[in-house]
Amino acid sequence: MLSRGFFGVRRPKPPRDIPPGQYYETGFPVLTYGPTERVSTADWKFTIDLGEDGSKSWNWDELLAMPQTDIHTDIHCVTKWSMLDSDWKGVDLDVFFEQAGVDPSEDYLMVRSFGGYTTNLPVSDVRDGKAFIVHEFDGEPIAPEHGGPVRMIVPHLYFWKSAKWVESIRFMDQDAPGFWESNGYHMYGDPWREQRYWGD
Ligand SMILES: Nc1nc2c(c(=O)[nH]1)N[C@H]1C(S)=C(S)[C@@H](COP(=O)(O)O)O[C@H]1N2
Ligand SMILES: [Mo]
Repeated sequence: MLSRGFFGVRRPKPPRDIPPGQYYETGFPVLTYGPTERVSTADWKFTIDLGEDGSKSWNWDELLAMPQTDIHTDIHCVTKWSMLDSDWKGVDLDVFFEQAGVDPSEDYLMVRSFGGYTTNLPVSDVRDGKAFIVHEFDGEPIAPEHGGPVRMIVPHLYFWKSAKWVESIRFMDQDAPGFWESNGYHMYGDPWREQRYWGD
């Protein structure tokens, strides 16, 4: 006997090309390792570690006072779903760098979340409008399950690079793995090159 599932789930056809091995997902799945963090806007704070120069932080009110950007983008998760045409609102990482007066000489950074999740990125992948600290999804506050009140999005890389409940950034001279990168996921994670796992 073959179960119905054997023949696969019927998936809608995506309106345009999506990266290899991905399927078009019309919902927004939740993927968290461990529990949902409950961070209030009153407790939320985002910090850039400036090494010997100390650090610079922004609270919720300061985040909302920064220049806001509407982001319309596709999201690709390594578990193979792609969400197309998602809408976010938040602040470009470049603005944080500007306000912190930082032009890092290091090539990499580690993003940390409330709760301890980490993920590594090249600095060049969060500059020039490629990464955002966001507080709205689809015109609404981001739900806690999706990383609200504030998460990061780096839409051009697999979605594990987009830290929920984002807390801080620190720069690194050399690349080093974050949580999933220590557990088999690719150090960079380009969905168009299918960089899912070590060795891809
Ligand atoms: N803090 C934190 N951020 C995280 C994760 C996590 O477990 N904790 N999971 C990552 C993974 S693997 C994915 S696919 C996306 C999922 O985001 P979503 O639950 O909003 O779909 O968040 C990423 N950011
Ligand atoms: Mo993921």
